[in-house]
Amino acid sequence: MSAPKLVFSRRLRQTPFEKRAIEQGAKAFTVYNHMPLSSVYLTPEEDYAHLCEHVQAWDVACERQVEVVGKDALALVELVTPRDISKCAVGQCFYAPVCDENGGIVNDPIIIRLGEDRFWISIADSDVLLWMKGIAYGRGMDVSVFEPDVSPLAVQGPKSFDLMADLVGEHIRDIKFFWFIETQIAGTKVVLARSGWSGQGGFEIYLQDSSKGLDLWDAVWQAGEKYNIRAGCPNLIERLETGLLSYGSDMTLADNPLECGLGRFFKLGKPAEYMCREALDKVATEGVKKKMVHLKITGEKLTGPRSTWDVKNDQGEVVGILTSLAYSPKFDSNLSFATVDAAYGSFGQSLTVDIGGAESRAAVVCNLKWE
Ligand code: THG
Repeated sequence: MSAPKLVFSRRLRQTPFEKRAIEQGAKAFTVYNHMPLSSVYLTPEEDYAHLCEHVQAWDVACERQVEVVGKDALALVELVTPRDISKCAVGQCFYAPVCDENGGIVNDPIIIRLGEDRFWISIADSDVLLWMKGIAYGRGMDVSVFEPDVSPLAVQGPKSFDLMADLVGEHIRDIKFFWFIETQIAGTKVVLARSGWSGQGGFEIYLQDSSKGLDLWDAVWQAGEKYNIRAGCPNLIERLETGLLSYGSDMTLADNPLECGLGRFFKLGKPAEYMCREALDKVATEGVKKKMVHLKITGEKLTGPRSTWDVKNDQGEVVGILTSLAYSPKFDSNLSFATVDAAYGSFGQSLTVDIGGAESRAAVVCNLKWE
């Protein structure tokens, strides 16, 4: 039986780079913010090895932007996140969860401050535009909220610095992690940020004119040829090693940021008004009931589940679920993220994982470095 195909209908929005992604051999796609996102080129293992050694161009246009601009822009952005956005300078990016009034995670975007009263919210896979428009309208805020014609192209991997220096200039080496500059590439204006969804280092180029997508891709490609550039995409193995959570897989509206370990990105109690203040204060006072953990699973190489797998204690009671899994060549082990009852969330805790209900494997809770 051949694998089911994904139909590229008009309802599945086109990215400005997808033609090149397909030409370069994208073998499979997923859907993210109603847009295609490639998920494998050669094999996950080969894509991973290349990413860790060379440089890749990723079509991540599906990381859509929600632009918030106007007198109440800062107030609106503050309202939807517990992170103190007043501390985000113009030119800086903040990773910040967007939460509802119960503290549930609506999304985990990067917030980009383009001006005192102008932001891009670079979203994960959920309809933040509608959430933000609803809040702005309901509160009668003096702000406009819309999706601009902006598409990120990520350049990731250790050789991305040499590539971008050749393409844009040596000054790009001075861009600090999670800061950006505004410049031009291939005759089109871009925001160039030092960020990206891998731990291998790199940049994200925010294209601001879809009609220039292939020109931008080709300029990056030309500069990358001497660095052995390939097309790539967010890689499951690499993101588990690095500890990057994926909204919709590892966390949803049913989880709050304190449970997911995102508490390290903000301090509760910022001066500005925010909708999840009481809910998260309560969680902080009472303590979390469940906890997302890094769980190392012993034994032969495993491939991750679509549905979740049960995590059990040594009495065989279900105490959590496994949400993402990949075998890591670097750690020579199966790495996973799991959400477990808080009582079982300490480093060194032994647990077992039900592999598709067929087999039980020993597992241990690790720290963020997988130790
Ligand atoms: N780039 C852009 N938009 C995005 C993503 C991206 N939108 C969707 C999704 N990815 C948002 N989620 C994340 C999650 C983690 C990080 C970035 C975006 C990340 N985290 C680092 C970490 O956890 O170590 C550093 C965070 C920090 O120090 O602030 O990079 O990738 N444009």
